Amino acid sequence: MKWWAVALTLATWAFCQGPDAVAPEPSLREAAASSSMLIGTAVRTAQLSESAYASTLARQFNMLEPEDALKWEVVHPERQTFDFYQADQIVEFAGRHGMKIRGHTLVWHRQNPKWLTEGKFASTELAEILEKHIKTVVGHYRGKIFAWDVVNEASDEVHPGELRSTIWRDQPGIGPTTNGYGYMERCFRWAHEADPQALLFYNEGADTEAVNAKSDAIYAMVRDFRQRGVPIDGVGLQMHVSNLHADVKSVAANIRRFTALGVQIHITEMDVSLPVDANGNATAADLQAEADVYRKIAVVCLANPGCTAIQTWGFTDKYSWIGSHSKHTQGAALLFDRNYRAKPATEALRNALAAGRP
Ligand code: 9MR
Repeated sequence: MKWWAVALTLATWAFCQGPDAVAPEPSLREAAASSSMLIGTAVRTAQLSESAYASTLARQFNMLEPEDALKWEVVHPERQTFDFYQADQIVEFAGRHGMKIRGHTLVWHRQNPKWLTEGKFASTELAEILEKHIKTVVGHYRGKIFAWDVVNEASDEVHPGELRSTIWRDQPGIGPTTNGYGYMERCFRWAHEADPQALLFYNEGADTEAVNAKSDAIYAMVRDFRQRGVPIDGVGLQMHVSNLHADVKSVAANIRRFTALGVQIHITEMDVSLPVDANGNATAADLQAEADVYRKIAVVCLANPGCTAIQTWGFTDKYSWIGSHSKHTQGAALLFDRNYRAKPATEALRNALAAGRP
């Protein structure tokens, strides 16, 4: 567009708004530009055709991640069939709107198809299946998906510091498991072969965002991988916050110790669930407290140059895993309400992003 056409468009817009018109608030992605922070969200393919969903997504975020579309049950529904239909739509959307794409996830114990979980494969065959999966999926998006959650939630939830028992690890497992972590090492190496430029992450939630016995074990794994040249570039801290409780100081210390190993931190799945009434509404006080949690986590991330992305697990309260998960007693966990109106949390996050890195 020529400069005079831009000027004319702006003048017409200002005239139509009337004398008291104020410029629209900058978007999150505009606020994040000065710090080069990636501000992302998980995305559901089916909702891309909803115009308010698509326009809010494109305007506010500079990164996205398919919420479910890259999980095995969607992308690898039969042993010999890969189905990229859903994820390709999200990747195409991101391309059109100048957004980076995180891939989620290559190895997990959930959302796996029955042919896989009930296939009774021997270790060697399972290793072949997993290697082919990783190389096919990462290869399909080579050069498009800049960062992958290679392994998701491998920690045992009950016994801190131990690994979860899964088909990948020991049922029957995919092979040598030095310290139990060998299976993950193989996955990172396969993903790296498929796309040497992609950043490879280990992603974890369930309290590992702070310093504790669970995150100690992940820290030891990452340190070992880095020392031995296993290609790991980052750790994803999910940040599903409930009861408005986030031990921010401890999260900051955890980010410090990981980034000191030379890996990046991405906040990958942030949401702050609140008690809601039968209509799904939270109290005004809770919405303010929620905003403060978003602000504090953003400030902690911005304070560390190795913390390079903040991503929320969805962006509108209309679509969030929290509702069905909590039998609709919790909700209102995201940045925009069910009508795509910015909540206090959006403003808090935007102000933190606009303030930039210290
Ligand atoms: O938000 C996802 C939801 O649509 C799925 O039904 C659910 C299945 O387990 O997974 C949700 O996403 C999870 C993510 O992949 C890994 N971390 C926890 C997320 C919330 O459960």
